[in-house]
Amino acid sequence: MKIVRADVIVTCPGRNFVTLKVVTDEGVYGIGDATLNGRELAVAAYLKEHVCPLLIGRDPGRIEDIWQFLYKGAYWRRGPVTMTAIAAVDMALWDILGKVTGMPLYKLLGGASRDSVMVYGHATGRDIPEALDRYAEHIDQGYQAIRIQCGVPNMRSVYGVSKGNGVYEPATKGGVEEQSWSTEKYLDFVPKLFEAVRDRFGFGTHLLHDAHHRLTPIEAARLGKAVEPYRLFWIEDPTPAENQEGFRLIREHTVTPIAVGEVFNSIWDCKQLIEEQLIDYIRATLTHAGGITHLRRIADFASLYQVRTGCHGASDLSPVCMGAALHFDLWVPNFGVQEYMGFPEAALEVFPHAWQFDRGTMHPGDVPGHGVDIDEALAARYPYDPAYLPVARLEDGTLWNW
Ligand code: KDG
Ligand code: MG
Repeated sequence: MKIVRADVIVTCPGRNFVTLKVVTDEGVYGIGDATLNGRELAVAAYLKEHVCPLLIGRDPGRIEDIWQFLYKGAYWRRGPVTMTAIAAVDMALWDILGKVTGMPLYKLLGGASRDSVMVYGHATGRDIPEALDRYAEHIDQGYQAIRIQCGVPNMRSVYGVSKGNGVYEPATKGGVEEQSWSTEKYLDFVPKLFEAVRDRFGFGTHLLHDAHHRLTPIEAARLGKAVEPYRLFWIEDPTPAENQEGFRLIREHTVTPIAVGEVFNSIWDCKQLIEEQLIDYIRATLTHAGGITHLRRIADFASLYQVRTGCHGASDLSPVCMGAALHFDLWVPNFGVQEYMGFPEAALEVFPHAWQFDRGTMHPGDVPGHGVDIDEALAARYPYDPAYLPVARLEDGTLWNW
């Protein structure tokens, strides 16, 4: 079997997605997600100009060799654009292998380690009462794990809080939105939010929260310590993680579990965090961290240190990533939780999928491959529409950490 074509499909059914379709001489094809939120066309060009031509004529069954070829062979290793492109190829090749062997991806990986995948949903509100109402709705829908984000009094805007009644969208059209940030206001307020959750709902649900890298290590330590009574499942991205040593300071002060890594691209981004046991959950996901071939390596390494997975699953990772991630989650022995934000209705139509949601858990389905396809004719009806993540500025105008 040989690869005869590799096409890049850019579409915006409610939000922008980049998809790679790898076609073989036997007509079997595989699909991979190549979406890098806000920088979509860079990956599309990297694939189109530099990767797709190199795939033609190769045996799609040599997944590991193609991965190594694209990673080592390019000379320029790592980085979000490169690793997202490699991930898309890898996901598509695993999809082909599943279709050729007639096996769902999770069986190729070693079979299910659990019956279904626990996912966490997003409860957001402009204030505490609204956030608690959204939390209650998630409980009614069967979620066992819920992330809560809330507007902070006297702060103009907060990332991760939806403007209407639905879930928030991680990118906005019409330029880069500027949001404000005050660590002091946030740190004074956010323990009250968790207290309110536990007061109203008790301790029966896993409570999660994302700090979006806004704190310094010592501020993160203070937050972790202050919220210990509310027993969070995790605090996510408390501080930027380029400096992996910074997490030692957090660890010295608090037992609140830490999740990091949605922006990571490779095992090198989290090697120290994992081997020094500075985190509890690794959030890297398939699309941005080199696909199944590489994420499996990260997860195996993490398992040596009892670090569990908590794959990023925001709506800017396409339904293709969701499908492949659910296969990965069903198999991976050291699974923690999977994020699930849902998708715009149009995206669900463009990407027919076998995965299903059922009362706070998901299953990838049992069709061969990862079980997600793309309706190209429908995709063509939604042209690319540039959108960007917002930025955060301190109240004096200083550009702050994402
Ligand atoms: O593209 C970035 C978003 O996916 C990210 O901001 C969402 O932080 C996020 C999360 O935890 O889902
Ligand atoms: Mg996050």
